[in-house]
Formats: sequence, structure tokens, C-alpha cells
Amino acid sequence: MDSNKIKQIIKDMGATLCGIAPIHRFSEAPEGFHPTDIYNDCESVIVFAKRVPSESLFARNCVPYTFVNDVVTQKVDHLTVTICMALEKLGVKVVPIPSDDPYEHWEPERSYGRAILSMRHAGYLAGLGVLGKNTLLANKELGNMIQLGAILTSLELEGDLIANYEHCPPNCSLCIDNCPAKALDGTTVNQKLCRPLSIFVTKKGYNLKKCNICRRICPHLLGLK
Ligand code: B12
Ligand code: SF4
Ligand code: SF4
Repeated sequence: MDSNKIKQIIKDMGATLCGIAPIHRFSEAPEGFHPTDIYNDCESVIVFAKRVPSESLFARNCVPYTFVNDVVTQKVDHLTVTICMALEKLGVKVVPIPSDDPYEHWEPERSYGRAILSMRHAGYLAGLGVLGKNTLLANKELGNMIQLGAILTSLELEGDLIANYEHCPPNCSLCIDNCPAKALDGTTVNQKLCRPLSIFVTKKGYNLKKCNICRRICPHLLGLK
């Protein structure tokens, strides 16, 4: 099974984008968060994305945006497992990675969580886009409104070219300046500051995404063209 065949299967099943990162590209991953820390036999990381509908970003109430995100996250998770079932039937060894939760690493004093695989880094290494100062992965055509999914495989697959287009103009700092929690520094996000807004818990216990400004304010929200 070659790279193009795998990517075609995954796109036919509903992914908007799909790219492949050979394992050697992950040499800079922090200890404990390398794909082989999840699956010994991993030789390639397949990363895909679904487009997230964007107009809910501009709703005055945060419920529609929260709803859209929750549903697209579930869709990507279902797609991940469905792709794994299809590839396993073809004899390919695959390990699915959740799009968002759950993960184990948690540092309570700084409210810092880290997923078993960083989708933003994996997406970059698979050629799906570039990382902006808002820390999000932005694709040339779809901007940052993409939800990412990933699958580890023991197949040695040909990698996609890493994207080299410019994302953030040197003089742009709109996301950093407008973050109400002052959580952005241009390379990372202070989770302790962002979480109360990004994952706001209502009195009834619902998790709402009350803030998405760093995503919405970006001139490249919907693409770099
Ligand atoms: C925890 C989490 C959060 C945290 C931290 C966000 C963050 N930027 O890391 C909080 C709660 C703040 C958050 C908020 C949001 N999130 Co969130 N979140 C995640 C989650 C579940 C894990 C991310 C993680 O582990 N971060 C911790 C580490 C990886 O980040 P770091 O500390 O900056 O990493 C440093 C080092 O550890 C090192 N590193 C770490 N791993 C690796 C790997 C390699 C190979 C290398 C080289 C380096 C490296 O590099 C960094 C610089 O030193 C991911 C899903 C996933 N599995 O990735 C979604 C994810 C990042 N979130 C997403 C989204 C959409 C959001 C929000 C926009 C939601 C909203 N409110 O509208 C906001 C955006 C806020 C922001 N600007 O980041 C999307 C982003 C999609 C995209 N286009 O990029 C993801 C990828 C979910 C998905 N599957 O699509 N989120
Ligand atoms: S989601 Fe809001 S609080 Fe979090 S980093 Fe983005 S702008 Fe800041
Ligand atoms: S708002 Fe400007 S600095 Fe922030 S991610 Fe978008 S282009 Fe980059």
C-alpha cells in the first residue's frame, strides 16, 4: 500500500485534507511525546483534517461555536476509528489518536495539559499547514478552521512536502494583542490564563468555548490566498 493510495482512501471516507509525516521528522518531539512512545512500531504518522464551519465564530452567543466544535471533534474521532477499521481490513497496522480528549499529562499548578501527540506539530510535519503566532495550524486554502486527526502506522510511507508558505507577517500581532487573557507570546499559549475562557464551566456543568478571538481575529482565518 503506497502513500497516495492511503491518502485517497482517507479522503474518500470524508477527510478534507490528508498528509503523511515519516517518523524521522519527529526527532524534536519532547521526551515521552514521540509517536514511538505511543506505538513502538510507528514508522509514519498520517494526519488529516476536516473543515470547521466558520460563521458561528461571529455569533454573539458562544453556544453555536461550542456546538460546532463538539460535533466536528466527534466527527473526526469517528472518522479516525472508521479509517483504522478499513485499513486494518486491508492488512495495515494502525493506531488511532483522539482528536482532543483524553490525555494523561496534567500539571495542576499551571493547569497545563499535554496530549499524547500534538496534532498541531504532527500536522505541520505532514505538510498540512504552518503554525501561526496564535499557535494554531493554518492551511493555505482553509486557514485555521480545521480540526485535526491522526493515525500511527507501521508502514514506511513517503512523506508530504512540509509547507513553506509565510503565515504571520512580521508586523502582525493581532492575536497576541487582542487575547483578553494575555495568554499568547507568539510561540505558545499560557494554558492557565486561556483555560477559564476557552473551557468555561457553567453552573450546570457544561463546558463552553467562551473565547475564540485568537482564531477569529486572524486575517488568515479562512486561508492564506
Ligand atoms: C490542551 C489543548 C488546548 C489547551 C492548550 C492549547 C495549545 N496551543 O497547546 C487550551 C485549553 C489552551 C486550548 C485552547 C484552544 N484549542 Co486546543 N487543544 C489542546 C489539545 C487537546 C492538546 C494540545 C497540547 O498538548 N498542548 C501542549 C503542547 C503540545 O503545546 P506546547 O506546550 O506549546 O508545546 C511546546 C513543546 O512541548 C513542544 N512540543 C510539544 N509537542 C511537540 C511535538 C513536536 C514534533 C515538536 C517539534 C515540538 C513539540 O513545542 C512547544 C513549544 O515549546 C489539542 C489536541 C492535540 N492532540 O493536539 C487541541 C487543539 C490544539 N486545540 C484546538 C483548538 C481549535 C483550540 C481553540 C481554538 C479552541 C477555542 N477556544 O476556540 C483554543 C485556541 C487557543 C490557542 N491559541 O492555542 C485545535 C487546533 C486546530 C488548529 N487549527 O491548529 C487542536 C489541535 C484540536 C484538534 N484536534 O484540532 N487547547
Ligand atoms: S482562546 Fe481566547 S483566551 Fe485563549 S489564547 Fe485564544 S484569545 Fe486568548
Ligand atoms: S493574527 Fe497575525 S500574528 Fe496572529 S496568527 Fe494571524 S497572521 Fe499571525
